[in-house]
Amino acid sequence: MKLPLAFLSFAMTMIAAPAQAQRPGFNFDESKVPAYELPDPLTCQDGSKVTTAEEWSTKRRPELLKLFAEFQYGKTPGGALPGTRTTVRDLTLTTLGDPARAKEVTIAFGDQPDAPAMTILIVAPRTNSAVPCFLGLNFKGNHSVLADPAITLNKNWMRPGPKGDLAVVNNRATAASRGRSAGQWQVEKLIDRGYALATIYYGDIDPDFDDGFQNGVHPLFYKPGQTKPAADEWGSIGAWAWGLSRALDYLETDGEIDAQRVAVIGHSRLGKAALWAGAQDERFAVVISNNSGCSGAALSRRRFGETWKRINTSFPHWFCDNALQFNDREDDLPFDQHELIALMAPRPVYVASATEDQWADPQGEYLSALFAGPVYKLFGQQGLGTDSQQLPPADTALQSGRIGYHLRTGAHDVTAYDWEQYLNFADRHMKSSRRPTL
Ligand code: GTR
Repeated sequence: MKLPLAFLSFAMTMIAAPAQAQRPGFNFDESKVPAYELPDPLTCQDGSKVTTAEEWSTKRRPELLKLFAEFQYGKTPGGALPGTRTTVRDLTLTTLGDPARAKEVTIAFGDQPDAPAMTILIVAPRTNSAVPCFLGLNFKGNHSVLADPAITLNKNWMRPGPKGDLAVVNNRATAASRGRSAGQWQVEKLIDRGYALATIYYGDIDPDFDDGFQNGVHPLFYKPGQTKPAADEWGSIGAWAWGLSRALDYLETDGEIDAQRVAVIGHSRLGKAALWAGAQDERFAVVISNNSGCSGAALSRRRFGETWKRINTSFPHWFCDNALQFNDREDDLPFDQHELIALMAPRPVYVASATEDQWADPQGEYLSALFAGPVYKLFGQQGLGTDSQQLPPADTALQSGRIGYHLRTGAHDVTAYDWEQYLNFADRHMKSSRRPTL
C-alpha cells in the first residue's frame, strides 16, 4: 500500500494545528509527511496472501501479535498468577443516589504481604440482570473518577500535576484530587444508559516511571536471577494491558456484570494500553482508543507529531528495549499501527481523535482505522464504512460499521461528547447482542 507524498494536504487545511501544539523539531505540516509504504495486513511475512478469515486467525493474526510483542510492547510473560487474593468491599455512594451500586474489588497478586495489588472500582446500575460494562484504567486514582467520600483515596505513587496543583503532593494523591477526573468518566451518564464502569488506577499495576522495573508487577514474573525484563519482554504498557485482562478475569466471576459485553477503553497512554489489551485478549467485546496517538492508533511511518524515537526517549519504560532499534527507522518496522487495529477484527473497535491534539496525529489515527478495514472485510464485516482517506468533518461520528471514528473539536482529553459516541457505539454492538462470534 503506497501512499503518495502529501496526499492529504487538502485535508489538513481543515484543521490547522493550533500554536500550542507545535513542538520544535517535530513535523506538524501535512505537506512534509514523507512518502511511505504501509505493510499490507493481508500479506504474511513469507509473502503469502491471506484470503480467508481462517487464514487470518490461524496464521497472520498470531504472526502480527508476535511482531508487536517482540518489537514494541514486549512479550507478556504470563497470564493470571497463582495465589491471587481477591477481597470485595461494598460501597454506599451518596453522590449518585439510588440508581447505582458500587464496590471496590482488591486483587493482590500473590500471597506476600507486600504483593502489588490493584483495586477495581465498580459502579453499576441497580438492576436484576448482569449489565454490560466499560473497563478502563485511570490516571489519578479511582477516587478521582467520582467525588464520593466512600471511594478509597489511592495511596500509591502518582505523577504530579501542574506546578502548584495540590491534588498530588510528594507523589501521593490528596483529598483535593477527589472527583478531579469526573468529567473524563461521566459515571452518571453511563449508569443512566445502563452500563457499569469498572476502573483501576494504572499505577496500582505498574507505577509510571522508569525504575528499571523493580516495582509493579514485572518482578513477579522474573525467572531466578532475572532483574529486569529481557529486550523482547514487556514494558509498562504491557503490564497495564495485563492488568486489564486480570480485571476481566475477575469480572467473569461477578454475577452483576455481563463479562461477554465488556468494552475496554483508554485515553492517551492508557489508550495505547487498551489497544494492546484488546489485541491480545479476544474476550474484550469492544475496544476503544481515545486520543492514543503515537504507538497507539497513529501510523508510525507518517512521523507527524510525536515520533517513534521521541516516545522511546521520553518514556523508555513503556516499551520493550527492542523498540529502540527502530528509532528513526520507522520504514523498517515489520508492522504499522493499522495492523494493531486490525488485530481486533472482527470485534468492534473505535478510534477517536481531537482537532487540537496534533501531537497524536489525528490524520494518522484515522488512516489506521481506515486501513484496518480489509481484515474486517475478510469476516464479512464493514470497517469504517467509507473509503475516503480524508478526515471526516469534526464532530461527525462514523459508526456504520465495526470500526468507529470521530474527530472531536478541542484538546487532548476525554469529554462528554466522546462518551456520547462510545455509548452509542456500545448500544449498537453490545447492548442487545452478546459478544460478536469469532
Ligand atoms: C504524552 C505522550 C503521548 C501520550 C500522553 C499521555 O506526553 O507523548 O504519547 O501518551 O503523554 O499519555 O498523556
